[in-house]
Amino acid sequence: MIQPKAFVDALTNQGLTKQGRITPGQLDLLEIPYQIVDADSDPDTLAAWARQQLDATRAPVALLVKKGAFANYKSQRQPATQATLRREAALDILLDLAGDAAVVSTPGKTSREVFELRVARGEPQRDFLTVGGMGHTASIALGVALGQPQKRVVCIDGDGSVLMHLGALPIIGSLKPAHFTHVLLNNAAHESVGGQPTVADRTDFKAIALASGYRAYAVAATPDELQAAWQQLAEQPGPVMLEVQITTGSRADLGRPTSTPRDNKHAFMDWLNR
Ligand SMILES: Cc1ncc(C[n+]2csc(CCOP(=O)(O)OP(=O)(O)O)c2C)c(N)n1
Repeated sequence: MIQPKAFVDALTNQGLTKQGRITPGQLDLLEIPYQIVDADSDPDTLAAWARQQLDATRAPVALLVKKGAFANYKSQRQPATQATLRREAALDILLDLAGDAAVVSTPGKTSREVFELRVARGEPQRDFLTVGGMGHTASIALGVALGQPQKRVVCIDGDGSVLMHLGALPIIGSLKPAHFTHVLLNNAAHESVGGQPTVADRTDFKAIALASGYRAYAVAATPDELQAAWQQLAEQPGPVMLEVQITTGSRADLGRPTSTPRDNKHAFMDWLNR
């Protein structure tokens, strides 16, 4: 096992950004015992250690997973849905449909794909790419819609994100921003972080959206259905929800935004105020 102190020193020496660097210190402060997990860790040894700690203290313990620790692990999981539309293809269509709208996209691969699609399409970066704040995408988009009531706001969300802060929906439904389109990319998984299943393949988002006060809902699973559903919803005042059933998976060479979150925020603000 790696010694925590050596781990922290290594992170500090590499000058890594804050959260990864301070997590061991936070755990120390909270007096939560932890072990570092890396590619060479023995799962049985770690599990035995955690079990022994839990039995002794009846209090939380932590396993701090080093970047790349699971890189060689191949998931055996089958996709939970029968969908065939890939997220990146759906996003390409959605960016066409969104046109000049303000786009707020959810953390993980969705925002990474939006960033790369803008590059591939030869368009300037102008989207709010939510970083880290999974679950808050819809609330951020709501804030934009309330601040810019004349602009169409397209919130591109994930099923894991929507389920994480479902309470945002009745707030949106009660404030009723008229130009608000809430796109839910539903792959029934936390695809960005390993494909862990959500319950979104068994969740009635139509009932939830309409009961929350959304004015309309439509669902699409193919490019043609997506175009048709968008047109159908465009005729209604918002807020509206468009569920897009997508498959898991993304390009192996998908990169990360090459500009900073601060740059992206300013590009988004400039786009809104142009
Ligand atoms: C508060 C918070 N918790 C966890 C994460 C790490 N994280 C980033 S994307 C993601 C999964 C998102 O799942 P979903 O919304 O279904 O989108 P998908 O990855 O399937 O496209 C997680 C857990 C985060 N960014 N923020």
